[in-house]
Amino acid sequence: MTNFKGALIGCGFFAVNQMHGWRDADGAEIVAICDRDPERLKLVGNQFGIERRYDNAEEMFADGGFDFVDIATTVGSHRVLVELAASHRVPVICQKPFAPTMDDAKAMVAACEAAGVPLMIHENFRWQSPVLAAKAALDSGAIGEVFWGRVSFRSGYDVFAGQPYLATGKRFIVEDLGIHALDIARFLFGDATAITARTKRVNPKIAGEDVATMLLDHTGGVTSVVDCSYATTLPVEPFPEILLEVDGSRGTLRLSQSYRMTVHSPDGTETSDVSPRLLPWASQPWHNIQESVALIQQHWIDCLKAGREPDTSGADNLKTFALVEAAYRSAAEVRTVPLSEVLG
Ligand code: NAD
Ligand code: 89V
Repeated sequence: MTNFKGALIGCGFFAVNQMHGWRDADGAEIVAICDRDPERLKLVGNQFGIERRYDNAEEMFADGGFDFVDIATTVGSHRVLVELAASHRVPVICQKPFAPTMDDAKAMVAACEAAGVPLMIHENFRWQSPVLAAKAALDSGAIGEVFWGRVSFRSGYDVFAGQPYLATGKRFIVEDLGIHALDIARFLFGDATAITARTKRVNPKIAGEDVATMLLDHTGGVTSVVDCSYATTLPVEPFPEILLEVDGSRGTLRLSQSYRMTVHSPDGTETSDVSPRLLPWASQPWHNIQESVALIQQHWIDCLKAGREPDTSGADNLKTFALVEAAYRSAAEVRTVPLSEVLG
């Protein structure tokens, strides 16, 4: 069958992974790229052999010839580019974080709904194979009914070397990394109704918070703790592993460092290696994230083919983004914030 033709906007640090993912995807090909930085445009265009190159997204849309657009720019340009795609009735993927504000995110969902085009947020962490393995084990009922969980990311990795802008914003870890962990909490334990958060800045060289501890109430009665830190030095650096602890009525699940998953119940104790694949273009320690990029992009193509809403659609991701907004509000006002206050 014919490939879906895609265009990509933003040829920066992370987009290279997305371009590799598209090259591997079954049923997709990138036919045009756009970046306002000529150096990035040339580098990515040459690496992936893309001839149609633009420094202006409006010109690229005016020329058309593609079935979807993948927005890989930083958050400040997300709304304008998603609305541009909607105005041209082009299905659109947008990187996380969704938008600068909840109002922007809601407007982006509304614009795509009005245009009748799908919107997917590139929320790839729930597509990491160790997380998928944990989800499958929980869904199998192995540990019974879940009543408590923890989603944890604690690292001392120098993330600012690759993404220097992360050191400059007033908001850092909750918006950039916590957003993934909060989405995984929703994925595993269901939607949240309230959040209580405490944040801290330990690294004096950055503007935002680099430590966050969050307590979530979920609709089905699960209580979870979501904690993240870029100020944590460990004997073996775990970046970018998400660790899980889940307690259920019949037993427990643990996803521990080095991708070891242990499921314990009256049936026995089973420990398995749930390491991600090292794709030919990937490199450690990023291979876990890189594999999840390939998986979420294949999901997008499969959804386009089937006319199905992607799992991390704009409408779905509003509920993850609301947790980010509510976490900052909770930390600033030192109170529990009901999600309804942010979601409306
Ligand atoms: P980056 O700054 O390296 O790249 C962004 C690129 O977009 C730059 O080359 C810039 O010139 C270009 N750009 C910005 N606005 C533009 C516009 N209006 N038109 C054309 N080009 C434009 O940033 P990055 O580190 O690659 O991050 C990009 C996005 O990806 C961010 O939202 C970030 O949070 C997200 N990200 C996601 C993951 C993940 O695992 N999901 C990992 C890293 C980064
Ligand atoms: O996923 C992200 O947005 C990245 C990283 C994993 C490094 O925090 O910024």
